[in-house]
Amino acid sequence: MFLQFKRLKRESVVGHLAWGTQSKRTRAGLRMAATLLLTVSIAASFARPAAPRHVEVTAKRFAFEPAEITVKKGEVVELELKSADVPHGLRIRELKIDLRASKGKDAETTFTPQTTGTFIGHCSVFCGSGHGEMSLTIHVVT
Ligand SMILES: [Cu+2]
Repeated sequence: MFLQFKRLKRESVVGHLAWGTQSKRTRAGLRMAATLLLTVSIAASFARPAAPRHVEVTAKRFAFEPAEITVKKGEVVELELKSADVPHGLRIRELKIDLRASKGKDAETTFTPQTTGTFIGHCSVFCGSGHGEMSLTIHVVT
């Protein structure tokens, strides 16, 4: 009985040692995994593209508000067109923008300007006597 107890005790000591070694290894592994995760997340935060730039333009007989916007070359732009009265459109061929909005029904498109310059958009939905004068200027800068 005494012997059995002794053996049991020894086994538990050996078991404890083995457990201790394993947990040290596990701890080292966890530490390595945590370091790796941190490195990966830091790298990901640098690689993550910037959030798109949101630009809101309101069309109202007979102008766009604002009438001029400036964006950066290569920047992802979310362009939202709203109408404050009748249906209006916005077309800028060079930037492949073609939107139509009516009151309460906004339109949105995403574009990434690839060349610098000044681009002029016009209303594409006939909205009355001043329709032809409705223009929106987009400056694309570096
Ligand atoms: Cu119009």
